[in-house]
Amino acid sequence: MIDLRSDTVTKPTQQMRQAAFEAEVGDDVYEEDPTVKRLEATAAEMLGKEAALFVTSGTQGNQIAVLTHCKPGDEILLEANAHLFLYEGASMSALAGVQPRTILGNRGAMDPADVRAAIRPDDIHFPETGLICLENTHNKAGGAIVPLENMQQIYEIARENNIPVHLDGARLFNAAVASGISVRRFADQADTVQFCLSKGLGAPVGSVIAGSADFIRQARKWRKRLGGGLRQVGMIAAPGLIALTEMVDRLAEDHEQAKRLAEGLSQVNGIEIEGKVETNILLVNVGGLNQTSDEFLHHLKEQRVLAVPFGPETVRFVTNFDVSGEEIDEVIEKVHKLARNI
Ligand code: TLP
Repeated sequence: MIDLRSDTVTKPTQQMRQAAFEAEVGDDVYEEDPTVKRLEATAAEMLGKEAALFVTSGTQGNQIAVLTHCKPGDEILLEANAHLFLYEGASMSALAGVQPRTILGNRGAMDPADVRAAIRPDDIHFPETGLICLENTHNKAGGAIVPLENMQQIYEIARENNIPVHLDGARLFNAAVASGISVRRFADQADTVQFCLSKGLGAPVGSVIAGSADFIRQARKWRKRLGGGLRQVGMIAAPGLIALTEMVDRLAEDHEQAKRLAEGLSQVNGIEIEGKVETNILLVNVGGLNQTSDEFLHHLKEQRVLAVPFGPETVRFVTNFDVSGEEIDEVIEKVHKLARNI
């Protein structure tokens, strides 16, 4: 199988497996795991934040951020297709008791004027705006890079109104590598940041949230409440450290592969590339083949290629380091053939 469903599907490298094997460990609930501490310090330093916390997943990181920033009855402003809104099982409502208020953006970027207009005035009838969430790169917008200036403008509005900003940076390193802007500069436009070690960076497990020391102290308690206080967790933090130190620059290869795939698929009659390809995610519309995304994916699977539906006619391909250039060419050829035979 050529697996382009997500960049989450990659298997840990030999070096990561070795690091897990050799990891120095301790009980992390007592904050005694030296490997976790090293990972957290490295991540905080890279993002330019005071402190960081290793968490089990991107979803857990985002939810801990919501729980720590907000109180029940608050409202969160976020983009209409944000992962936090679409794909986290309404956990912000189920766990934190907050309601989302969505703003439709352009390639994942909310118009700062819309954000300003959506902030609630002080009125007994209204919820309080407790948090603004950004996402970079933006998954549903096809790995779009939200421009730094857009983030700066929104952060300024947030600060004027005393509202914290959380960045879902599950793929922030992709944004940094593709734009040449450091993760730290993106992270500067938010109070807290979540990024994933287990996506393009290839670690088997885990995400990190970063913010002020005080925020992380409270977040640690929320992680414990959620059952995320782990013990000799250096075993899984060690591959995460390799992800941060060895795997960042190679994300450029995934971006190249996504462009190569887009170029190849754009030559197929009946297939349209949706939007531009900036990082490792490619959205294609298969409506011109008179196929729904599910039907198309069924045929594709018979050809031993996997991708996921992202709308009635939209299919998402995500390049990742387990898929080679030759395999990308193979996928292009298979889709050509498939389109001819449908
Ligand atoms: N995204 C997954 C699916 O849930 C869609 C994927 O395959 O892309 N923020 C963003 C922007 C994400 O894309 C994801 C995962 C998460 C948060 C959640 O991370 P995990 O899966 O570690 O909980």
